[in-house]
Amino acid sequence: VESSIPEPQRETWRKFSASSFKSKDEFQRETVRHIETTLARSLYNCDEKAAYSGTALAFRDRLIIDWNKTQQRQTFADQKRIYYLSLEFLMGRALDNAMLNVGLKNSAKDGLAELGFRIEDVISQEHDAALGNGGLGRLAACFLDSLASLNYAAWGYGLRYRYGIFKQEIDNGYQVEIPDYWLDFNPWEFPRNDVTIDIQFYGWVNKYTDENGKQITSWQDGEIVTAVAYDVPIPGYGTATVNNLRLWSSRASSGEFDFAKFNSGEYEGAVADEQRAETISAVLYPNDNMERGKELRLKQQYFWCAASLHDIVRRFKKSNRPWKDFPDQVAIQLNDTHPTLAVVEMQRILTDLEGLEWNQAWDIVTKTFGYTNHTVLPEALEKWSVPLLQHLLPRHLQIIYDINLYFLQQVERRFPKDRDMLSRVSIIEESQPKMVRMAYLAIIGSHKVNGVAELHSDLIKTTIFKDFVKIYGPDKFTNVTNGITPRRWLHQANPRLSELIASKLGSYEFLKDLTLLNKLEKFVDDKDFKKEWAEIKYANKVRLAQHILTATGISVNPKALFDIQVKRIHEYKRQQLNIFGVIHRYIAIKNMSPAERKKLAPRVSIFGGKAAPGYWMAKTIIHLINKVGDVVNNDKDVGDLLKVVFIPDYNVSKAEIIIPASDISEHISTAGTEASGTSNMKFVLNGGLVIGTLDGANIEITREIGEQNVFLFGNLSEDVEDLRHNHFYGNHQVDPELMKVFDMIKKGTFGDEGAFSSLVSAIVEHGDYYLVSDDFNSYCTTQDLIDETYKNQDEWVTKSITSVARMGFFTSDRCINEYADTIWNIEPLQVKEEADVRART
Ligand code: Z16
Repeated sequence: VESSIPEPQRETWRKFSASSFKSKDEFQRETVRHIETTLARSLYNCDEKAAYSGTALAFRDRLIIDWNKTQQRQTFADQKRIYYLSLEFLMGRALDNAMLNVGLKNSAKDGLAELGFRIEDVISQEHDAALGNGGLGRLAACFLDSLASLNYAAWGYGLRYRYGIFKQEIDNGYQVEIPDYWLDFNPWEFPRNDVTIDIQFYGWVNKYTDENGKQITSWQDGEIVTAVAYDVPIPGYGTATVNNLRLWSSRASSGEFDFAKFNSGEYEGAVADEQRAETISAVLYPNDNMERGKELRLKQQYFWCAASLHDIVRRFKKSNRPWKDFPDQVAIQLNDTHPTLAVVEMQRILTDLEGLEWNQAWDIVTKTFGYTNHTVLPEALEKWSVPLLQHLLPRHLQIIYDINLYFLQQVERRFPKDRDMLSRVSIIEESQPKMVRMAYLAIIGSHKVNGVAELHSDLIKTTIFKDFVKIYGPDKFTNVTNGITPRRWLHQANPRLSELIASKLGSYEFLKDLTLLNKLEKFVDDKDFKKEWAEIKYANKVRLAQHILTATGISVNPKALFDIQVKRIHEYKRQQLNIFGVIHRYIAIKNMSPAERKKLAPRVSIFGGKAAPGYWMAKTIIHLINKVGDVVNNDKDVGDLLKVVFIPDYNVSKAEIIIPASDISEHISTAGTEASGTSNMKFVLNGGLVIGTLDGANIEITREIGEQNVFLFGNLSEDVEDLRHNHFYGNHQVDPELMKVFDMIKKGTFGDEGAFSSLVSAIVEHGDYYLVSDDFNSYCTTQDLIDETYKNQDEWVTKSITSVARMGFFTSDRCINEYADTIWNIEPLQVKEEADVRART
């Protein structure tokens, strides 16, 4: 259907085409107009929430104008696009980011002040968009920011969960989960009720020959659910590019909604069908680094993959190109194995629906897809049971078997002597029931596989995927070290530091080219500069102390050393090592003379992070942290020397307050377990030092900023296997200092010792899989070194400045450019209006 306006009428359109506000006055006019019309409020009943809503509506209008232009420009240019498929996008708040990216935060600040509001209060009204668990979801959000800022034609595809990651409350030391309903007012999404795709489940496969003698494979009689598109504009920083994040929402298909039932009075049944359909996009699964194999999760995955692929194919078909051109127009990146069914769906579209030969189709598929692995933890590697797939997606299971057959035939020809190889690399695990190994399917269906930090990319090649390196050669496997967006994680979270840096470097250009930070090193001996640097850190600590007081009632001294570990709670991340270290310190303080206590640097141990609701050990760790806090914080002998704080409901917007306030942050996973980590980068970029193991991106951070600026400890990844073996077969002794910590727990100092016995026995009796005891001494000694170093504030600030100056590598802009060059083969699309936007920033 031709829906574009004919040339003679276009003049009128152009005359009245919506235009963007560019000044304080225009911003005020738009905001007041929205408050008075869209929101039906007035100056007599405008609270902070209404001020936020009006401001957000003004900015979203602004974004959508550039969004439209960007989409037109990209369609017209007709270049290759990148589609980033991710089940999680942990976006956080949008308003502050939108203001900064379009360069109008100062206008909005002044404008709001004149209307009677402080911009910080307005910004903090916004509910986080929390459609993710942790690192993987936040990485996707940073990537969208970089893709837009670098002018790549890129779309994100995800699910529009009605409930994001749960809100965490702490009740008597225990985590309590509260549903996160976030959609009551969301000005940042545009429902596209006309962009829908019907998705099929269940049914059966009919193979027959039609009247022309053609072989037909048809998947039929399934249940249909409709996918509806919701578009979220993604503004780049200092550019007119506004890309699209398309999130799918599920609803009953109009064909499916049973009107007969409805009319005959069985409306309950009809409504139940409708609710069943809506269940698919209802809730984000709250597991980080853990797959539970639930049918609804598989439904989510297929629903989202199928909708996204049909959307992509529909767009490609408009260009009337031959199918063989598909990989020149489309790159699709699989964020972990969650979207692997997209590979199968693409093969199904090309063969069953479009009639291509198997080999021709498969060639297109493998040239199109790339796969990013984010973990080596066995419990996080996805497997789906064959009976479940047979039931839910019968045609896809057949295609998976065919992919496997052709693949294994090829392997057999290449390695005729290695009989074992076939069962090792088979997509199907011959267990009871049989399981589909999604990572193997993703590797076989992609032209590139990447890990997310050097060590991790080496590990996947030598351990979990080593057979595939033999089969495909090493070039299929590559590394793209993760990065973070400096716009949100420096400029937005730490405006004063960003401003100080800009004043030294002469502009904010470093936010677009983070390597420019290296010019800061010239100023490490500049007294005034150092003083201001330290003052900003102190102010950020005051801000955090204020938050801690309101959130927990605990009062902390901002002059103390702030030691922070915020991330999902997981045994491999070893928050238990941290809290055992805190108890060790508590014991030491109790044993000190008053004179010795005077010499100790006061410290605040700050924790934050969510435990998956079904992860008992992680919940026990949270409980222990809170109970230790109760005791330590109220012990008169201790006073300011040690405080222990658990900040509830760690999320993106809280991270923006917490991260700039660290003196030390902890990245202490068992070597070889944390694929990359990204908060390590955020902390260092904000002038905090780190204590860490030689794991994930800690290694590259150390290489960049210098060993003298990092507090490293613990065993190396290459020794972990032997150590674990020794725990069972050698004469394993738990560290004696750690035993004293356990004694204190067992004595009931922190309440009922039975509550924490599983944490102790995991180490004493069950093999200490995460090497807590092996690393304990090294950890505590390194913490003592931190105390010593902190006493010399001048040296500390030198380390801080030097580290920030050397962090240029860890921008997600570098990371995205690497993906673009080495995996996607795409170029940015230059934007003329860019200069105009830049002039304002
Ligand atoms: C996740 O957040 C990560 C890996 C994974 O398999 C699943 C989830 Cl939900 C994390 C890694 O644990 C972390 O090391 C890494 O920095 C992050 O993904 C982004 O790559």
